[in-house]
Amino acid sequence: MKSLEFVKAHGIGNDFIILDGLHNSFSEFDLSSLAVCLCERHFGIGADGLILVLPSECADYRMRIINSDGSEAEMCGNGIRCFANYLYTRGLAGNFISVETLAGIKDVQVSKSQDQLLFTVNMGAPILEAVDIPVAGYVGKVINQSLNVHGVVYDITCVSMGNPHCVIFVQDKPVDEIALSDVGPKIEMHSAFPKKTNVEFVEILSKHELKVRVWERGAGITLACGTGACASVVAGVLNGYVERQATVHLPGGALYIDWRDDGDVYMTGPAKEVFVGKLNLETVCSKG
Ligand code: ZDP
Repeated sequence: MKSLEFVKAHGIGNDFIILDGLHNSFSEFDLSSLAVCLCERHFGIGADGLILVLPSECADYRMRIINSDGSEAEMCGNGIRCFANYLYTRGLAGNFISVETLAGIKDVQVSKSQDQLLFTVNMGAPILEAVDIPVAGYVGKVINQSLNVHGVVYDITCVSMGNPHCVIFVQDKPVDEIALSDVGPKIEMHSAFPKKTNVEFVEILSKHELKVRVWERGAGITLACGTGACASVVAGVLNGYVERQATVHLPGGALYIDWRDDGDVYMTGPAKEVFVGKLNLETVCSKG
């Protein structure tokens, strides 16, 4: 394969390269190194992750998400909205789309508000037992427990949305003053997280509003994280800080999260396609 069409999309600034695996086979590629190469912001296209659109035996379609460091994630909130937008705008799906992921089948509903497409995703029930997230060294739920990070102790609440999240509520200063690129990787790689973790620093604005900054596993600082927004609201409810319906403000935009009585978390937000391009596979990522 000499050239390859791709789509560049984002969910409130969390950006992805989308590749069509319905009409192309990627068996000749090592997806991990392809993701590293294409997500590189200078020698490649530049993105937080690579998404493959694939057929599925058990749902309408299957989504794979590879982080910019080449690691594969179980689920992604902003990515699945971009995935649904890709299918819906090409007439490949209707208003209800079921998507197979490594974290199970997720249902997406497409709606319109003020001429903008909105995507409501049933993100499933949050996973709270330490052994299932996984978090090592803790028993049961990890709610407002201490974690020593290179001599600094943080109060953490851990939640999995199919992928692991470590949520820290900031009480004494604005969340913008957190040295995220310093503490983020230290927590991501901490021995308490055998599968590493995404890290959210959260400022409570009101019972229905949170301000969140995220250090993503396998991607670093991003403008937004959908699973992270869900994990932040769940952690906020478990600590009695917020109600089950809340708006999460991230650097790239806002998401509406609803932890419903059926136990599942529903995330609503936009998705945008920015451009379609053609990759020259012979030259992309070659240095010099
Ligand atoms: O769990 C992980 O490794 C995440 N970095 C995956 C990507 C998550 C995403 N940012 C989201 O919105 O949930 C796409």
